[in-house]
Amino acid sequence: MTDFAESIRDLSPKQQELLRNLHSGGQSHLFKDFPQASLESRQTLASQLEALDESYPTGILGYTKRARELLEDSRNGVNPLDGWIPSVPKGEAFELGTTEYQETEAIGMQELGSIGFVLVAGGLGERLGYSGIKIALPTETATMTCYLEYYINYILALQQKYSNGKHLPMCIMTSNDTNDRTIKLLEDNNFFGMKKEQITIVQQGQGVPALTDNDATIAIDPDEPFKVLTKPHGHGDIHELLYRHRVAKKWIEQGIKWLILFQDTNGLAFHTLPLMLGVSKKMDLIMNSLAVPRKAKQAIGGIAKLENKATGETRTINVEYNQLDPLLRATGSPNGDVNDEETGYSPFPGNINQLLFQLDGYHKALERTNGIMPEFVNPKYKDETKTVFKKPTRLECMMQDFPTVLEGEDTKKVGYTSVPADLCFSPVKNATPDGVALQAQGIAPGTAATGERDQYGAFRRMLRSIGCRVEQGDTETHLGIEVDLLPAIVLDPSFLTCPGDLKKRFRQPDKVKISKRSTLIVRGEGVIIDSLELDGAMVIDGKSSEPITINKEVKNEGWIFEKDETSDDEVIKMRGYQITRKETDKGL
Ligand code: UGB
Repeated sequence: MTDFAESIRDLSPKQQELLRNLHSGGQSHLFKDFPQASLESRQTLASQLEALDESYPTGILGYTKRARELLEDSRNGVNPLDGWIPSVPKGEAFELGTTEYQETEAIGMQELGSIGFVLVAGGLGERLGYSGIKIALPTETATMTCYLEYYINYILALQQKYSNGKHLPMCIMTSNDTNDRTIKLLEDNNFFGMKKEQITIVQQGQGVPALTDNDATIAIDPDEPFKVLTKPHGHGDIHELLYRHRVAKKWIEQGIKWLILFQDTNGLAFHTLPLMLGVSKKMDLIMNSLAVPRKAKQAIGGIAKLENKATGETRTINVEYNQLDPLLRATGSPNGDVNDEETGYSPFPGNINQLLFQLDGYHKALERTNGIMPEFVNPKYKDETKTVFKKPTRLECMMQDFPTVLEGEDTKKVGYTSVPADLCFSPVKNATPDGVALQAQGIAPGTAATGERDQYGAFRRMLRSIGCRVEQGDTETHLGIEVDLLPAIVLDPSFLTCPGDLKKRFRQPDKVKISKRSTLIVRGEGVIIDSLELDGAMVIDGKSSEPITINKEVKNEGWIFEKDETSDDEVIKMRGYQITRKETDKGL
C-alpha cells in the first residue's frame, strides 16, 4: 500500500473517497505531507475539502474541470462574448415629476404589498477598507440609521401600509466574512422591529478553492499547510441559494409575487421601487434591472442587447465593465467604451444590480437550472506567456447574469428602468482617497460622504418636484470630496415610502420653505406637514400612526456640519466632518 493510501485510512469513508479522487485528479500536492502529519492536521484538511466539495454543485472535481476549460480560453484570449453583437437595448427612462413617472409609479404602488426582499451582503468591502460589515455603516449621520436598519424600516413601512397585515419576507445572503456579524447586528437590535421568522439568512459557502496555475492546481493557504486557500465565488451565488433553501418557493406559497435583489450600501435603493414595479407590470417583465446613465469606464456594467448572428439568439444583459470596452472594439466600435458626445454618457445604461423579478417566472427558471449562473475567470498574469499568475485566481459568478438561464419567449421578458442616479443609486464602496481620484475623472466617488450627501439630496429633489421651496446649501470639500450636505433632509419610510406619497404628506407644497442651513428629519405614519418655514433644525418623531399636523415657523441655531479630519472614529474619519447639534425643534 502506498504512503498516501495508508495516510488516509483513519479518515471517514466519504473523505477517503474524495481524497483519492483528488489525489488522482491532479491535486496530489495537497497530500504530500500527509504520511508524516498528525491525525488532527489530516482531518482539518479533509473536513475542509469535504465542505468545499459539498458546497459546490458539481463538487471540487467538477470545479477544477470547469476551471481548466475557462483558464485555457483565457490563456488563448477567447472572448466569452465572441459572436455576440452589442446594441443599445430598449427600456424605459424616467424623470421625477413627469406624468409618465407618476402614472407608472401608481401602477407599481398597487404591488407594494407583495414583495420579498433579498439583500446580498456577503461582500468584504475591500475597496472601502471599513473594519466592520458594510450594512452596519450609517446611511447618513443626521439620524445614524445603519443600512440594515434603513432597509428593514422600509419593509416594515410597506407592510404597515400595503400588505393587509401580511409579513413581507426578507432574505439576507451572508458569507463566512459577514455571517456572524450580521446575525449579531440583528440580535443586538432586536431585529430592528422585524419578526425573527420574517428573516431568512442564507450563507454563501466558504468560497471556492483558489487556483495557482492553468492546470487548476488548488492553492494551499500560505499560513496554514493543512488548509486550502479559498476566495469568494461572487454574488451570483444568490440564485442557487434561493433555490436550494427553497426561499423562492416558500415565498410563492405565502402569496409573494415579486422579488427584489439589492446591494449592501445603497441608501437610495427603494425610492424607485414602485416605479420599477410599474414598468415590470406594464411590460410583463420577468427581470427588470434598475439602471442609471453611465459614464464611460465607470465601474458599473452596461446593459446591452446582444445578438448572436450565428444562432439568431438575442439577450438583454449586463456586460461587465471590464468586458464592455473589448467587446465594443471587437464589433466595429474602434473607440470602445466612450461617452456619447451629445449626452456626455455611455449609450449603454449602467447596471446597478438592483434586480426586480416576477417571482413565478423567476422560480420556474430556478427549478430548471438549480439557479446556477455561468462562471468566469479573471486571472492576472505575470507575463505574456500567460502561464504564471500574480496571485491565485478562482471562478466567479454574478447575479445579473440571470438572463442567460432564461429560455424561449422568456428571454424577451427582460428589460430595464432607467432613472437619474441622484434618485436611486449612491453606494458606499470606495475609500475616500480613491473617491477623490474618481471625482477628478467626473465619475461618482461612491464614498461615505457622497452616500450621505445623496440621501439628503434625493429628498431635496423630491420636495422641489412638488413645488416646495427648498434652498440649496453651499458645496464644501471634506478630505478632497466635494459635498453639498445642506439642507439635510431625512424622510423616514414610515413617513414617506416613495415620491407618490409626497402630496399626501405635504398637502400645500407652496407653504413649505426650508432654508439652506436647515436640517429636517421626519418619522411617523400619521405626520402631515401643511405649512412649514424652517430655518434651523427640526426633528418630528411621530410614534406609530399618531396624527400630527405641522403648521409652523421655526428659527433656531440648528445643526452644523463641522470639519473634523483628525477623529479616530471610523465613521467620522471616512467623511472628514461631523455634526454639532446646537438647537432642535421637536415639531410639537
Ligand atoms: N456580494 C456578495 O454578497 N457576495 C460576494 O461574493 C460578492 C459580493 P460589489 P461589484 O453597483 O457599482 C457590482 O463588490 O461586484 C455582494 C456589479 O457587478 O460591491 O464590483 C456585496 O456585499 C456591477 O455591474 O460590486 O460590481 C454587494 O452588496 C455594478 O452594478 C454586492 O454583492 C456594481 O456592482 C455587489 O458587490 C455597482
